[in-house]
Amino acid sequence: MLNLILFGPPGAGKGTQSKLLAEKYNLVHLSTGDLLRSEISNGTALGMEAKSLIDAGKLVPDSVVVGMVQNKVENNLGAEGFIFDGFPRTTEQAIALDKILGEHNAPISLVLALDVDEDELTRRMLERGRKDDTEAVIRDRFKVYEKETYPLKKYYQRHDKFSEVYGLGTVDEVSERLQNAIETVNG
Ligand code: B4P
Repeated sequence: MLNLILFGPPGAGKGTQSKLLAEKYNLVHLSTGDLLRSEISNGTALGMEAKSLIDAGKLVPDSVVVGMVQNKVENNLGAEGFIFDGFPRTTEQAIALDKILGEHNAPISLVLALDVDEDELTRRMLERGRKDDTEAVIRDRFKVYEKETYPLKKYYQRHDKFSEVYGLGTVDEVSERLQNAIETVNG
């Protein structure tokens, strides 16, 4: 199985690049952001809980996202692999993911970290214009990223399966860099 994590700050292009990689390598694209937005648009109880947190730039509780990921993995065990987009975002989520994948003997193949500076991230998100893309919310999301998510880099760097990829340039240029990094581990 080819199991990839796409890691990076808010607005780095994780969703954009995950779609392309999922298509190229025939992977199940598992975006916790998309799953949460779909719960919101379906008006579920989970969606109602998630909405106020997302709109404020905060993270949704670990137990909620871990449950969603576990369901999605277990419903797709025959897949050629997964691309985890925007997950894990906390150390607790990373530990839970190791446990879920360990139970199915399907470890992480590679963590790809998109490197984009804060000015460009802000520019991209303001242009994207989602409800959680106002300047004040973006600032809060950066703070949450620094505190909760950035430390995960160390968690994955220890395992020698971590590749930092320069995230500026066109979507195709970034995709090519990501594919080159994947080919080095995937033959
Ligand atoms: P996500 O949905 O994961 O979104 P994101 O980090 O904002 O964006 P992403 O990096 O995917 O960027 P995109 O491709 O859109 O998270 C949203 C919220 O959900 C979180 O704040 C949190 O509240 C919640 N959540 C999600 N997962 C969670 C978890 N695991 N635990 C707890 N809470 C969770 O790209 C951004 C823009 O840039 C787009 O407009 C795109 O078109 C553009 N772009 C992309 N590549 C470009 C390029 N090369 N050049 C120019 N523009 C580019």
